[in-house]
Amino acid sequence: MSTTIAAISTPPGIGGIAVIRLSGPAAFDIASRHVHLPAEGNTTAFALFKADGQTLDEVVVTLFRSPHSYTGEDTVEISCHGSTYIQQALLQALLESGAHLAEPGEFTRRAFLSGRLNLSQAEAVADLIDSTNAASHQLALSQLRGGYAQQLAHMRSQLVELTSLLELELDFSEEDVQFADRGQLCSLVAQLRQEVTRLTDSFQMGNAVKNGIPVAIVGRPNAGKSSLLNALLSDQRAIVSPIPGTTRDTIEESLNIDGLTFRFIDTAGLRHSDDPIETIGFERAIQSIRQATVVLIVRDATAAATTADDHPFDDIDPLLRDIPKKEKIIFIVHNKADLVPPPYPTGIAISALTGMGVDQLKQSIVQAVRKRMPSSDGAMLTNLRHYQALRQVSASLDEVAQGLDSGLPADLVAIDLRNALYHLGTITGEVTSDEILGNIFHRFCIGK
Ligand SMILES: Nc1nc2c(ncn2[C@@H]2O[C@H](COP(=O)(O)OP(=O)(O)OP(=O)(O)O)[C@@H](O)[C@H]2O)c(=O)[nH]1
Ligand SMILES: [Mg+2]
Repeated sequence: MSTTIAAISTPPGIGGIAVIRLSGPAAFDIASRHVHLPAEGNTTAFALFKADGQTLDEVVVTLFRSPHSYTGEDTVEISCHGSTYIQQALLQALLESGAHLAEPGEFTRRAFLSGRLNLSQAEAVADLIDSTNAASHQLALSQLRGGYAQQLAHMRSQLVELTSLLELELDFSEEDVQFADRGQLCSLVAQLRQEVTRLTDSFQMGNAVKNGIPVAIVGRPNAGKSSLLNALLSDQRAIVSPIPGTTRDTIEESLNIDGLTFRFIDTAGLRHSDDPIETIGFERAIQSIRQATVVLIVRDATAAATTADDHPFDDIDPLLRDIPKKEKIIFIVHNKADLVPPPYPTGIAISALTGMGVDQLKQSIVQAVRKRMPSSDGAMLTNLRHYQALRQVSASLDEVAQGLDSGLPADLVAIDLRNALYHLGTITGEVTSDEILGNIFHRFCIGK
């Protein structure tokens, strides 16, 4: 028999009201020792909360009768006045009456165990609480409402079908028959691999949208990178000076633009130097480019134009030649346009000093990022655990494809298929272990 748990579900500290949640088979029994509960099913009522014959607060109780609650169990929510003393006194009274203090995420864990949510939906609850901008909110909400669960379910049923076709052969292996058409199997596997790849490819952008899209501001010393950071933030955040080599470390600041959170990273000017500190700064700048989703290459428009506009990275440093440029959104920004009359070379002309063109640059960045986000019904991977599981699915499918190609016996191919199924199942929770659940729910706050 499951225990009955209690916790304060509102954030710590003083508030207008606070909510204490009680869930489990004895929830009504425990609550009724302190408040007069409404007789009706799912209702809300005003009540006095009493403990040891003393009235502690005027509260509102909300009853959720199983299975119509978040956890699927009988649940009582008590809204009390938000003093830390009252919150603690009420919680204490409930614990003394037999409730157990809930662990982080235990309410959501129970919702998962009772089948109210699948695992990826439970994770979406944590993301929803963590969301700090419109885009990450939207992604979390779509995952909570099913997200790619349907797509995964479809993949799962195809894998099950493949496995059963192969296993049918095994039953008749003595007779050396092939039921499954190998060519058809191969094309089905190829199609599945493509679907998985589409999802894993969306992870880089999905993760960036969730945690803030990294934008590296790079270029030669004195090009005006720090001035641009300041102009973007409308704040004198970084030191600006006419001395080349002013910025030596990376400077990072977040900014919300049109519902997306960006992490702008000002970097040290790219030049080779004997100064050991500048050299470290250089390495950090390269690192920032590698990790960035968007790269702003800042050029000084008053400096002689180079011929390398088509190969911006090569111009900056051969070290960057190996960076897959298709993965990055790159803008060439001609700064100090206030000093140079038009026309300007391809790219965006701005003046970090006067602010000219900076808003247009912001809009161009937002548009480029949105273009790489799927339409509202398209799935986007934001969760590292899901990403890793899908990579495993992909690896198993590679094995399956190879096995089919090389005419491996059906029983061996079936092993790889079952591996793929296993990893797919860990995402929505058809397959779980205490370790997986522990890792997921400990990220939650207490009371959720
Ligand atoms: N006229 C004009 N001057 C600018 C503009 N942007 C920057 N400057 C000047 O250019 C000089 C260098 O600017 P910074 O922003 O420090 O350049 P940086 O790229 O960060 O330089 P390092 O940190 O040394 O790599 C400063 O004197 C700025 O005032 C601009 O748009 N117009
Ligand atoms: Mg600088």
